[in-house]
Amino acid sequence: MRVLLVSLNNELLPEPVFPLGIAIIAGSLRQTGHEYKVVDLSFQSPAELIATARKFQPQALGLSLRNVDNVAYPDTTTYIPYYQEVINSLRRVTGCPLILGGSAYSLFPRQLLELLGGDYGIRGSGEKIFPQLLDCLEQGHDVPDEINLYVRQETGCFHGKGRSQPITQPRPDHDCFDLAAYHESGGMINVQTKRGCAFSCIYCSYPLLEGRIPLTRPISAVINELTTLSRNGVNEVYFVDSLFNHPVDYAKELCRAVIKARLPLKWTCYTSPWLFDREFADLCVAGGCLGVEFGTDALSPAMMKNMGKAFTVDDALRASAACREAGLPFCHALLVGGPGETWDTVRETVDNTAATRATSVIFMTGLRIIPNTKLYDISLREGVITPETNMLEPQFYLSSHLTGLTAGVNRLSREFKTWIFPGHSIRCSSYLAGYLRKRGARGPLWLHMAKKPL
Ligand code: B12
Repeated sequence: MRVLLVSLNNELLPEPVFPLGIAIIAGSLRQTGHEYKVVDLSFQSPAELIATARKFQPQALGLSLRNVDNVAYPDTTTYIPYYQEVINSLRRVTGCPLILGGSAYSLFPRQLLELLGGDYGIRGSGEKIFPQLLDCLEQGHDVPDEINLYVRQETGCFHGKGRSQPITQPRPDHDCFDLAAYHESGGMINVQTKRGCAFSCIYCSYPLLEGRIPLTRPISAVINELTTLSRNGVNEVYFVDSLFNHPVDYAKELCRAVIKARLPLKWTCYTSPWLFDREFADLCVAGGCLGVEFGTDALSPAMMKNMGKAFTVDDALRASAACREAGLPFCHALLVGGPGETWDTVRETVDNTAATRATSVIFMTGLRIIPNTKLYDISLREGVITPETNMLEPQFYLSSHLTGLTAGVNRLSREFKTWIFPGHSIRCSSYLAGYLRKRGARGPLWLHMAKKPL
């Protein structure tokens, strides 16, 4: 079948993100012999997309929706009206089946299929079901009976019952993308070493998107992918795993393999302070890691419990010390305002975070409420939302005890000059990102904020 794949994401903050999902989907089409073209709206315009659709005359459209909104509060940006606009323009030039996928789609499969007028939607990993669906459409067969495949009919949106088997990731097709454009604008090329997150943070979408059981890729496959990228001129990589350092033994073995491969690659990743030891920090440094971002959220014991964190304050202090001793830059990402938060617990988190002597800290306020999470249930119980609330619109949980949020955040921003406050536009804006990138800032932006306190 002739398929036009489109990555709709055009968000440039904190950097343009390489659309690995659609590159993997493209890889699965290459493997299964479908003809395809890719349009990437990070660097191509909607007008180019429409011109390509006219010329290519696709028999199916595969659209990747990554972000619902920027999960930042109170300065929230939502991307849904933009998706609607692009899809409406596409509908004017092609009547072929429209298939939706991607993380944003997967969090709201029914609502987005209806709202955006898609014909089919695939929740979660798409590389196996998508080519199967195309085969069925081409041959006029019934679509696969899969729990993750949604179909829009006049009477509503339905999904099948069958459970999918675990997936072997096909080699992503990088050739359809302008890799240099990502490099020039400070973005990295993404690589995934595993899927799944076994942790239970109350607000988090990762287990919903990837499942709870970490499924690791063979280390040789990851090294082959890195080697090919490196040969194609890529020198910076982002490991997009929910948590790069779990399972720990796998992560260490992977680092050793990266060191052994002697690739001239720099990389960065998300990590947990749990089981993050000096050996791992040393392996990261030796393997070319530019810095790690801890998904810490809170460092007040009461709030850590409320947020469902699996580690202790001591774990965070130890992991931070390991980074400092190894010479590995690190950042703690905080998420303030969860159930039970008060200005006292915030102060406790702030003081403990300051004690880690992190290279930088990302301080977010308000938790985006996502359906099917514990936070969703808490929010219903507390009357923050009702079962009728439209969750596609940015709905945030902010503890009612946190009065005077803006003033409190402003005070903290004056106290900590290397901390970043997205959602309050403090040391985080497209303008600043552009400024730093123009001056050659590479890797994660928090690394540069710390060097240039504003
Ligand atoms: C790594 C990451 C980042 C890194 C990215 C670094 C980099 N260079 O890539 C950083 C920290 C910079 C980042 C930033 C942001 N992120 Co982020 N990020 C992630 C994370 C952990 C992994 C994304 C990833 O690459 N996954 C691997 C790929 C292979 O998976 P995938 O894209 O989902 O693709 C699969 C399926 O979705 C499907 N699929 C994809 N496309 C298509 C298309 C079709 C047709 C089909 C059928 C199937 C299909 O098949 C693919 C292969 O199996 C996810 C959470 C998660 N676990 O998914 C959040 C996530 C995607 N991010 C999110 C958000 C909101 C953001 C930000 C807007 C705000 C923020 N948190 O800073 C920015 C936006 C950046 C931008 N320019 O767009 C949200 C998006 C959903 C939402 N709530 O809106 C997520 C889900 C996390 C969350 N909070 O819920 N992010």
